[in-house]
Amino acid sequence: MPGTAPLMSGQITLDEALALQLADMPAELAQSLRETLVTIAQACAEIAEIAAMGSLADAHGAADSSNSHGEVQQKLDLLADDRMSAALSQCPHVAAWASEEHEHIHTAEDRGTQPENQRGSHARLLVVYDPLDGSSNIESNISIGTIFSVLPHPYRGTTPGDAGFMQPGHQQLAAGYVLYGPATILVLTCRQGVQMYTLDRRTAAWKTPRWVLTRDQVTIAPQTREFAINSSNQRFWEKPVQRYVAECVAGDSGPRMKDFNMRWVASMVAEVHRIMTRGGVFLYPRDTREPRKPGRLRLMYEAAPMALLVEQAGGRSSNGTTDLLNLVPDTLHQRVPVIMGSREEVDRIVGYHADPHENVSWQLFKTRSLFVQPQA
Ligand code: AFP
Repeated sequence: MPGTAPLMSGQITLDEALALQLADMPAELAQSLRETLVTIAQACAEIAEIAAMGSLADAHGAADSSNSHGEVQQKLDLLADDRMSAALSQCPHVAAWASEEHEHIHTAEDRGTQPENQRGSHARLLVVYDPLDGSSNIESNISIGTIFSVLPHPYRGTTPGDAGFMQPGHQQLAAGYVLYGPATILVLTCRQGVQMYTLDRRTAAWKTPRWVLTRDQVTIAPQTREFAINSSNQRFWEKPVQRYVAECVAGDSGPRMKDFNMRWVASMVAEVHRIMTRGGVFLYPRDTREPRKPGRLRLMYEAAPMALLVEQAGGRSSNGTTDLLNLVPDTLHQRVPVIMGSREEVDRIVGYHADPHENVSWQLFKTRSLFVQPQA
């Protein structure tokens, strides 16, 4: 955490670390945020357990349903969504929540047995989440994740509608993701730097998960030689991204005068986690495949929470022209172009967007096999 003493990695749990980090917040807000984050982490530990059981938990394969984007849902998408929604419905601090898997928000008003001043609308917080990021990886047992964000309830005392969620990313009180990989890792920011916690499976029955702080003050290296993009979409990219990737691919014989490496996991959680651990830049840019959709990723469920984490770790995020944290959503499921990671690379790509008329040196595309054009 910038400006504060590092926490003692490997010795303290999530709950203990949050108590220290949130000590300067008004007490009631701190308690609400802490208990909500512990609730989310607990739900993620349950999702980790189900994901780890795979077919044994009947968690693999497609469900007989599609989400509001028309995408076929996987069984694990639905199981993860159920776990998170059930956990949040029991959390007295959450007034409403929005899931990538549902067209509409859920409100906590139906905690109707409680006195009026404790009903859902009096809760302080809103939660947004993508229960299972990287669904196409489930079947092949490759890393997947959950992404979440906690916002203030702006009209406390009234039932939140969609409008309550239309807040720019810089209003987030906390954001994080859980990576279900060989280890299950929670990466969290409460706007005081970024911390990583590992799920301790030696002691953890999932009903009492123990998240242990394993890294404090995570920082993203400002420079990198690694980029992540789905290059099968190359023909649909706009010029600034064409130029950036062409220059990386040209390596030490191109204008960057150094070789780059490329990765693509098809799970934003896994990509961002790699960037958190060794730097890099991740792009899911605007493309011309479907002109009505300005990008593939969702602003509220994916881009904004990851942008807060990346910026808290010293990196930068943008849609090419505007910092992602400054974008105010118009709708719950709005999509955006995403560029994030090592600060100097994002600065460069944003610079290219500011100069969109510059010609791409198409010759560069012939210098690496990724973009080799068929010879006549
Ligand atoms: P799913 O969760 O629907 O699989 O989407 C994952 C994702 O939103 C993001 O995590 C990946 O970076 C991206 O989509 C992968 O997209 P491609 O299918 O183009 O590889």
